[in-house]
Amino acid sequence: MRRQALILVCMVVFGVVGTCHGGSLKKGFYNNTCPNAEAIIKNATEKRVASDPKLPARFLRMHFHDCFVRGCDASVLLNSTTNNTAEKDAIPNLTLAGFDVIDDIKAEVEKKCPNVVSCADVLALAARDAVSFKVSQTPLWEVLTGRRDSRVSRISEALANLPSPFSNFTTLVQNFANKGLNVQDLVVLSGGHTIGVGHCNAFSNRLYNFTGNGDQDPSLNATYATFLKTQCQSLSDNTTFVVMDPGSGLAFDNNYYVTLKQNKGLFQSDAALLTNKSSRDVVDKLLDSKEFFKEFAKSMEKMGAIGVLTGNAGEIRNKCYVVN
Ligand code: HEM
Ligand SMILES: *[C@@H]1O[C@H](CO)[C@@H](O)[C@H](O)[C@H]1NC(C)=O
Ligand SMILES: *[C@@H]1O[C@H](CO)[C@@H](O)[C@H](O)[C@H]1NC(C)=O
Ligand SMILES: *[C@@H]1O[C@H](CO)[C@@H](O)[C@H](O)[C@H]1NC(C)=O
Ligand SMILES: *[C@@H]1O[C@H](CO)[C@@H](O)[C@H](O)[C@H]1NC(C)=O
Ligand SMILES: *[C@@H]1O[C@H](CO)[C@@H](O)[C@H](O)[C@H]1NC(C)=O
Ligand SMILES: *[C@@H]1O[C@H](CO)[C@@H](O)[C@H](O)[C@H]1NC(C)=O
Ligand SMILES: *[C@@H]1O[C@H](CO)[C@@H](O)[C@H](O)[C@H]1NC(C)=O
Ligand SMILES: *[C@@H]1O[C@H](CO)[C@@H](O)[C@H](O)[C@H]1NC(C)=O
Ligand SMILES: *[C@@H]1O[C@H](CO)[C@@H](O)[C@H](O)[C@H]1NC(C)=O
Ligand SMILES: CC(=O)N[C@H]1CO[C@H](CO)[C@@H](O)[C@@H]1O
Repeated sequence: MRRQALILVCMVVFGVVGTCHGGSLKKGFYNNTCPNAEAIIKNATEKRVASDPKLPARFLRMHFHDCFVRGCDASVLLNSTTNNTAEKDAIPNLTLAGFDVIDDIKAEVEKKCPNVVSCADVLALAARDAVSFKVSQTPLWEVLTGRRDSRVSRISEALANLPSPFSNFTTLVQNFANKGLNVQDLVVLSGGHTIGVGHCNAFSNRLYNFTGNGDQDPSLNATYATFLKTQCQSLSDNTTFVVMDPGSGLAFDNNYYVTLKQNKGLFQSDAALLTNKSSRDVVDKLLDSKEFFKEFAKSMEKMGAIGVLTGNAGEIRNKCYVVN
């Protein structure tokens, strides 16, 4: 049922059946063609994360952005060309970073198994391994493989498909539903904001001009707003950033929901999760850490299957930033 729904959504989104094989990802797709692929990626990722604690957040967000725009097909990794402005250059999304590291990890895989492992799988695995590193002896979620890479990346599609931090609940629900994800997935995956940072311009309207009268968002914790104002000193500040989950910004845990309940969700899109009863109920459920890890794994597996290219669709890119 769920798979049919995904395929249906996928057909509506992409208009072609050929790009919609979400169900045919496999566990260990490279078992025969590149048996060490997953180990190489894990090793390379952990080595990088050990020296750059910001990477888990970057990879997780990158994987999310990849999946929401044309499906998990590494379109987010392509560079713009003379004729085309790529997703990567969607202006508000420029703060995505870590592209060069993905390119390096892919290069290590290519050394052992040229032209076999897709960039889309490298990104999905690296995101999982980066976030899992130091949190858990075992991977936090399963990543099925067999994705292939797109030859297309368009800025307009990033603008149209990525949720905005200024969205209300209704808009967010619609946005996720467009990708075959439900309210449960929305609340669970927003827990990704337990790690990483947000730039002031994504939320300073809440501090300085919420309704256009120089006012503050009444749904934002006043004490926290006072603190945020010491960091983001004006509406035009687009360079300063703050950790999204204060006190626990590098730890992948369920503290996001604790701070959210204290009205300290950073973006309007975070606060929005408290504006609907069924969504609030999910938030409350996720205050239980075990429940959070279990549900996060489920929703990540769903997200990782959005609109994937499999079989003979797309290609196996040689270098992640450029089509073959
Ligand atoms: C619900 C809709 C979502 C909205 C509106 C949203 C919006 C944002 C924004 C505006 C930022 C800050 C970017 C910056 O200023 O540098 C951000 C960061 C981040 N987002 Fe989301 N996001 C959403 C869902 C998700 C999901 C589903 C995930 C992954 C499961 C995710 C993972 C992250 C991570 C890890 C960061 C930190 C990135 C870093 O520190 O480099 N977000 N998000
Ligand atoms: C790869 O190996 C794993 C572990 O033995 C197995 O569970 C999986 O089904 C295999 N996948 C394929 C596509 O052969
Ligand atoms: C991964 O790293 C471990 C420990 O450093 C090493 O024993 C193993 O051979 C590496 N595996 C691959 C495939 O690189
Ligand atoms: C691709 O784009 C990234 C920025 O997204 C840039 O750092 C890199 O130099 C570009 N690579 C090539 C080969 O143009
Ligand atoms: C860009 O477009 C021009 C004119 O349509 C074409 O001649 C050229 O080959 C294109 N370049 C690339 C890199 O696609
Ligand atoms: C949510 O935002 C959309 C788009 O900005 C708007 O049309 C809608 O009226 C808003 N809904 C609520 C309940 O505020
Ligand atoms: C606050 O918003 C109003 C209405 O959009 C605008 O006219 C005013 O210039 C804004 N104030 C600042 C300081 O940007
Ligand atoms: C940040 O603001 C400055 C000055 O207003 C502007 O020149 C710059 O393009 C902005 N940068 C981004 C990423 O929006
Ligand atoms: C605001 O945050 C503080 C902790 O920083 C908390 O004690 C307080 O209950 C919160 N207030 C509201 C209204 O949520
Ligand atoms: C909460 O959201 C769900 C899903 O969008 C919707 O069906 C329900 O009507 C909403 N409840 C309220 C009270 O708005
Ligand atoms: C997460 C994020 O910053 N997304 C932004 C990407 O670009 C679109 C279009 O401008 C914004 O609406 C999103 O907020």
